[in-house]
Amino acid sequence: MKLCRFQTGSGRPRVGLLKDDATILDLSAEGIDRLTSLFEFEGLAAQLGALAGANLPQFALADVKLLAPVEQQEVWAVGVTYLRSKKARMEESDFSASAYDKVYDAPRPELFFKSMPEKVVGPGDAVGIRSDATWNVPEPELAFVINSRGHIVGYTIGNDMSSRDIEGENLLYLPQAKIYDRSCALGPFVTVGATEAEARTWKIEIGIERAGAAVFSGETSVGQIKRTFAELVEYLFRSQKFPHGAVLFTGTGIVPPDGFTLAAQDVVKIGISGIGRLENPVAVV
Ligand code: DO4
Ligand code: MG
Repeated sequence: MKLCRFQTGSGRPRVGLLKDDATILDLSAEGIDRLTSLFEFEGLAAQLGALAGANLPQFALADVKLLAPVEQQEVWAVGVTYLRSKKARMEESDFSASAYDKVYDAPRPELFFKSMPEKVVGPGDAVGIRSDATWNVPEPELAFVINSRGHIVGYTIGNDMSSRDIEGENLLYLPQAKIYDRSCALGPFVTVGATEAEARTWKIEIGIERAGAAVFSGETSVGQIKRTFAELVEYLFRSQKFPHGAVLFTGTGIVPPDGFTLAAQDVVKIGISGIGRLENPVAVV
């Protein structure tokens, strides 16, 4: 079962349920026009199964604009959950190497704030590279969609855009390397009803194109995430409430070679096998 937010023309955002690869069922017809309230339903997957059989208005995917699947959810991220991420960050900075080494093995994960919901970029919209950064990369990540009770209700695709020169200069600059206009992309679909064991079999792929030619590609597996899903959510919800739920990026396992940096007008394509594909052009902000 895959959910999305979508818009037709300049109309209000609606909630959709993917019927097949080309068709969306409009759940607004059932009075469901907010993902946030849907995510609070007990037994969401079963309820969506029932809705899939109802006689609902349909739209061709090709005729709608898909939106980021967030409304009021804060977006957070965990880092250094893949060995590849730890190694890349230790190489990027002598200054911070021991911090990355330690956090990979420490009981407490690295958790950082990533975005206000209204700043999240959706499918097809530009992701940003900072005008004052020289080494910019996308980070293709599985993202948990979590309800107010701390339950993972679904999974979506995230791009944790990052400025590696700023992060590498001094660990205290991490918020500047991670949080700026258009640095967070999510969507388009939220896959509901998959267990952690199923999600761990999913492949994450990225392709970056420049003037139509491939300039980088890479892949990893969700199964490479070092920590359990429950552990990551438990730390996020420690001593903190999320009345509208939250989205949590789970870290990157794909890091382009050190000589690579994104350029304006590149196109970043991220696929996660159980979810779909998130594509965004790149712009300087
Ligand atoms: O501390 C650096 C950020 C780590 C991160 O974003 C990742 O591993 O994905
Ligand atoms: Mg990341």
